[in-house]
Amino acid sequence: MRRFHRAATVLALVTVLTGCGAEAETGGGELGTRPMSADHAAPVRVGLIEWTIVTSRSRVPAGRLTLVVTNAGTTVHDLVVRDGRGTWETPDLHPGQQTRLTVQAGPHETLQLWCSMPGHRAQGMHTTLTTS
Ligand SMILES: [Cu+2]
Repeated sequence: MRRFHRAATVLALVTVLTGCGAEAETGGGELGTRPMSADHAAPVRVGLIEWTIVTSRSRVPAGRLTLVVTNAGTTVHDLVVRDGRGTWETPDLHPGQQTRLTVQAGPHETLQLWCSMPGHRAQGMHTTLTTS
């Protein structure tokens, strides 16, 4: 039972993170060979689920950054992002809801991402993004 639940969770996250499949398929080249300008424009997908936060990338360019945040879980979650320049927060997201969050990231920073619902961060809903 536990194994089945885990498989379903992973599948949900894969769906969230590949929601815009055309992005990855254009050009047919490998991810590492795409031009930098394409990476700058691409939003980072963030999946919220009990009890983790998954991002489509772990390294991002400095500057204005758009996060596409999806609650892929079964309860209310939100996302808080903090770096040296400020703190940004989404509204509460019900299961299945998606929103965009635009943040300003300085170079060579580690952005802290977490869910601010009581107890969720402690249960594992936190991650980081590193800027180049
Ligand atoms: Cu949460």
